[in-house]
Amino acid sequence: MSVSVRRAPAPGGSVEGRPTVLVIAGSDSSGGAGLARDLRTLFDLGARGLCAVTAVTAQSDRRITSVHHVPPALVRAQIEAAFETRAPDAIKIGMLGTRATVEAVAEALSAHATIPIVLDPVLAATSGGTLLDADGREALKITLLPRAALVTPNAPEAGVLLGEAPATDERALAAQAQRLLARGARAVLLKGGHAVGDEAVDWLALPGHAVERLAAPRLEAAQRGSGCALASAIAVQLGSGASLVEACRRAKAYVLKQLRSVAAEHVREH
Ligand code: PXL
Repeated sequence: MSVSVRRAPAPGGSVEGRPTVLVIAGSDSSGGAGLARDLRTLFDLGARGLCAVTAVTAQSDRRITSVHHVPPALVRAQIEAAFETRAPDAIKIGMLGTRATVEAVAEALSAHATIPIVLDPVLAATSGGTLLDADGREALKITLLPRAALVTPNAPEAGVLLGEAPATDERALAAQAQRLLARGARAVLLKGGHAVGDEAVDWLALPGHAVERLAAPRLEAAQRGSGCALASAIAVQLGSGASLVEACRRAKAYVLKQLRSVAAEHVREH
């Protein structure tokens, strides 16, 4: 499957068919996830990047040791400055940290209602630390969830957003994806990477369509940051004019390629 960026008539601020994507996310000192991973994904896929940092986290693969939340006014100023630089064709939102930041981001984006947003509802690190507090989770559901073109929770995140236990099998995942639509999301890609089985199955729910099953072989290679890369890759594809289904398929192919190259490195090293 091709993962190249489709050339499209230059919408928004894109130049020569290269989409511009604004990433709103936290930094992860281990480099695996967050902003560094997002920008790398944009670079890999040939997109231009703009960014707004929401938080600085100190963390290893095992734990988060410290988090500094960037003042919401500064997050907002970064978003406004990004727009002054170049109008993005798509926006990816990752870690937000607090309710005040969720609200600042929603306000800053309220004047740009036509730009597609991919919302990765980052709630907790793989190691367990909190990346969005309880008030922030409520605010996210009210402000950004209905605004995003696509929300990309993993199974634990979907459980939290719905106030239900996380789904553990395919049917329950598909049903939760549809329930998130009923809660106001415009489209949902529920990632089944945390479930068990030989395949990593994601479910794409769009209003008025049957849920679509997107399967890929499950690789045990480093999973950290895969969600960040996937959401950023989807934003690149949407920014270059792909449909939601096509954007998700191409983004999954990109992440699979990344995981395969990490798995090959492991084999070489051990
Ligand atoms: O993978 C989700 C994620 C996103 N953003 C930041 C993170 C993490 C996970 O640790 O640290 C900053």
